[in-house]
Amino acid sequence: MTPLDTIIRGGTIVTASDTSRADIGIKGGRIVMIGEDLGPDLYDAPEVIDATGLIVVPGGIDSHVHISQPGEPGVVIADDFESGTRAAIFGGLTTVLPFCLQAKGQSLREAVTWYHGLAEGNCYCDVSFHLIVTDPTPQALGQDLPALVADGYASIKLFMTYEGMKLSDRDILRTLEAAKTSGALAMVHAENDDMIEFLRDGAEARGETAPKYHATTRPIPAEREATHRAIALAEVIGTPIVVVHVSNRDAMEEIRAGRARGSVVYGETCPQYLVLTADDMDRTGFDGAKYVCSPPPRDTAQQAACWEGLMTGVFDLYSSDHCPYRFEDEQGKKRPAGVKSFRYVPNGIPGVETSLPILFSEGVSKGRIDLNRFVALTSTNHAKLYGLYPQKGTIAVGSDADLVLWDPAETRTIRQDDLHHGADYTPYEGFQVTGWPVRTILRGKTVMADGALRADKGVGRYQGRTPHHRAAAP
Ligand code: DUC
Ligand code: ZN
Ligand code: ZN
Repeated sequence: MTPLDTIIRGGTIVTASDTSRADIGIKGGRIVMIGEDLGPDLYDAPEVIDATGLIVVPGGIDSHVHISQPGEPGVVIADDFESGTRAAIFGGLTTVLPFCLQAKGQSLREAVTWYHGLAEGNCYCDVSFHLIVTDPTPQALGQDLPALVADGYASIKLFMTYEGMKLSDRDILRTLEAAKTSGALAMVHAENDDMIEFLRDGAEARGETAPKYHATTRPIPAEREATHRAIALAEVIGTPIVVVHVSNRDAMEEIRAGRARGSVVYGETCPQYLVLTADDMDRTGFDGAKYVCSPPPRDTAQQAACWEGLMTGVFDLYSSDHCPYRFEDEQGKKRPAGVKSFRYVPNGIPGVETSLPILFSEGVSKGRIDLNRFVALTSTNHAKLYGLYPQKGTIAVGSDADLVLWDPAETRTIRQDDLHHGADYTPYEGFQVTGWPVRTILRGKTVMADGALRADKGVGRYQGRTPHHRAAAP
């Protein structure tokens, strides 16, 4: 009798490439067997999980979440590592990649050390950090970045908008060059800041200060132009980039065109571009602020375009861009300055817990994508692109036993009261989904089952990653 710690019996195993009816044997937190029938006369284990009628997928990886990220003065993000990762495991995720923000004047290494201090001992799922570069000093690019990439911090994010965060084209080029040399993969927030500032000034001069003007002052051309420019800058350096949170067809066309010229450009979209629209920012009273995020959700035609991008491969990644602020809170959406003008409403919405159920329901259950594509978009491609594969992102002998059991028939209505994040609302209140994650297993240990927390905080570990030039990109 081969001793195993856990056997998952009777489920349908789905990876990015295959679907099979098989059992999974787990030992020491890793998958050690996959077989047709790891039955009791051959194998035994203290824990046997019955997955009959359920789908078993690799644990979800959300490579775009904001946790404990410092904001503008007087603004506090709603999730710390405890609440953010707790919400993640209830949403079918086993790894999240939040952003470690370099403050101006701060070294990248100091930023990383501080961020580790926040995460240490507080996580319910595994975590790994991207670095947000806001101060690309010679020290940051020449010494810190290569050393940090070698230590497993294998990705950076650059901003083309936001005072205090945006980089000039020249600085983007310098940073992309350093990324290329060190093997870091660069993510880009692509919106033309001057266009936005110009439009905002005009809107405010006309007294247009309600949340809905957030959408009209960040129009599609601002995203299209910056996407084009980001790809051109990366082309000059000859390094890959990820265009994150893409909201519309024009930006998708820029990605397609860049690829056609031979550039390596990856694309990411998010649930808000699939099921929300700019009209949500026009809800009564100040409720529109609940939907303020950047780029803003567009219209139903752009939703359809983003679905097309998920189906056809323009998008390699589906992430939540979870960036929660409380609504009834003067340090959140109701920041006094924000109530006066949309310009000051904190940008970002919660979504880490609802992201996968929305894609499963709207994508798989409604027949837009198959289960294998669901797995690629929510797990495997993140692991490959950001250097966690094959430890994570697949179901294979030797991989971490990060597994999620989905009930494809379970129907739920999303309600704030049922969620586990630190925000006091969900933008998806009342949204109906079919398909729900009923058990989340992290390195062999059940951390969530049937809606109940089954682990203590601290079970999640930090995961270093392989630099991009050595990773198996999708
Ligand atoms: N960009 C993000 O990636 N997240 C939240 C806000 C933003 O502008
Ligand atoms: Zn962004
Ligand atoms: Zn983000």
